[in-house]
Amino acid sequence: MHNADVAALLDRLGKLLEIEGANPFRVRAYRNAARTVQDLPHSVESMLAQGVDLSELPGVGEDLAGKIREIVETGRLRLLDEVAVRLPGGLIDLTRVPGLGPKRIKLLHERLGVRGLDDLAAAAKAGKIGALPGLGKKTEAKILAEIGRLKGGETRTKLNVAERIVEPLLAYLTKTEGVADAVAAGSYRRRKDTVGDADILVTCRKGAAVTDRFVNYEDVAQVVAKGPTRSTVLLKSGFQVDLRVVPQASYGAALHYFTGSKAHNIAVRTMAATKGLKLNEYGVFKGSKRVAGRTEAEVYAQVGLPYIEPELREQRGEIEAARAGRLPKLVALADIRGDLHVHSKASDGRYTVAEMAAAARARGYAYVAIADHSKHVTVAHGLDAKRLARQIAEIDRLNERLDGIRVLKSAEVDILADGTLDLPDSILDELDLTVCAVHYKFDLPAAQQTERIIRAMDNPRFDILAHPTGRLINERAPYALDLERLMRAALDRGCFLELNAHPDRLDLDDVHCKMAKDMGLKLVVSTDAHAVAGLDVMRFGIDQARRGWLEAADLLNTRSWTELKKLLRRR
Ligand code: DGT
Ligand code: CA
Ligand code: CA
Repeated sequence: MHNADVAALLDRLGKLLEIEGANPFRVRAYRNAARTVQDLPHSVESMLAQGVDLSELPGVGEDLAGKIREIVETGRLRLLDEVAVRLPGGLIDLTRVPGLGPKRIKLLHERLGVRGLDDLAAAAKAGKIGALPGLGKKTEAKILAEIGRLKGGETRTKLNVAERIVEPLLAYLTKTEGVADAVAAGSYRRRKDTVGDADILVTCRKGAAVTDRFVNYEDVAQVVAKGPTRSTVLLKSGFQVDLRVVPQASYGAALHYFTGSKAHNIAVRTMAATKGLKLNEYGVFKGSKRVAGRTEAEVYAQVGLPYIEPELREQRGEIEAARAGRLPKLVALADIRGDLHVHSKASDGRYTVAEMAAAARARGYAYVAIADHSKHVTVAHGLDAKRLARQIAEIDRLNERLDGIRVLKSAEVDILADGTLDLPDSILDELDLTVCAVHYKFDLPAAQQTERIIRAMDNPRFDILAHPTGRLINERAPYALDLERLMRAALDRGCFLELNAHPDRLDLDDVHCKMAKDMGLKLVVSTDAHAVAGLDVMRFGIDQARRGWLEAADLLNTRSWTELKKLLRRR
């Protein structure tokens, strides 16, 4: 049993209880436990087998530890089965419709007998939703549009989810007799924020052995195609994996071909043709003689190009840059000196400031900014000026006794509907920096949303705009925004934008990062960690930064605190 499966059951229970109108603290307890399990570095199954006491995990008491054990041992959760008798499980799908909270879902269920998305769509089409108290025709139309979007089959898989599928499969294939290399190519290797399918490439002495092993992988649900050099399977989750088997001498050429992107491949192949060469997945050929193919570097060299990093291969100017010797030296995880957006227990995080600081130090960082929510975000137990003042004092005391890391005083300050900040200037003046964000009224027209944020930036205490577009991949579209105008405004005022590294967000995205770089606007890659393990998503942010052509100098948090402080020149 995977942690994700355990977490899914706990999360389901939390959601159903919430729809039922259970005590919010109880609901939160299940949700938090689900997140804790999801983020654990080890499987709960193995932890239980080793006799670890799960009730010691943050947010998991005796009761929840028992429930987790029940799930691992029986594959089910009795309490969830009981709730499911009272409430149809399909109601959980309704929580994915933006604008539908638990109260509205309960109302739809009780008044209209809605049991899932299909019922919801039928009720909306029949005009029944608009007649309910507090809903109206506008909401009805919006619900219909959102259902259309959800059912439109968003089938791309988030990169972190793909990783949890692909990495164990690669490990499994590598253990096959005769296999030399097993790597994932395609959009996965280019580190796109979502992948359509996985493209695995193996070099092997005997193709048949690895193909047999591939189709017999325990997670395979359906074999779509099976042959000595190419096979395709669907896993139980519906995720597709393509396998190609190539000889060692073609490894570099095949890796280049299957890494893509298609547009990049075509451009490189065209360059080869102008030199009288033929390029395909088996190599670079002059007449019938193979002149390159073992490594990618060799392939690029034959067409007259330096090696181009996979993240850049999107036909967005990388070939021209390569020809001109102007490829960027892409930022790497090792360049990062600190994390400028993490939460503590004071708001909706799960560890103390001291624990988050220790975890940041353990990752080799020089600084970490504690940016808890401000008071407007009541569900996250946001801080008012008084509580923030106490946290500031706590951090000052902590810094006196800490070695090797500096805790920065910050806050994730809500940008209110009128563009003012959610905390008084007097307390914001006490901080090292602010991380400001929009958390409600997502549906303003672009011009108004942009103005709202620029108005907030007019306050000289505004330093960094967090998750600038608010998108949640596959869940919530970015809000309407004039990003170019917003970036100019930030540049004019000396503010910065965040690349939120959480794999559900990755916001700004790669294209926006490049836009910022071209404008000369510096960015920050932050994790928005709510737990110690959350600090580890930094690498997903770096992937997108690299896709956006960013170099170490394009980011704030590649600098020492002394240097970084100078850039926060508004303070
Ligand atoms: P995805 O799966 O939608 O996230 O995107 P990719 O880039 O992984 O695309 P996929 O899986 O269809 O194909 C993997 C790679 O194979 C692709 O990036 C480039 C290469 N490829 C596929 N079809 C063609 C083609 O018709 N011509 C060329 N030159 N390359 C192709
Ligand atoms: Ca693919
Ligand atoms: Ca494919």
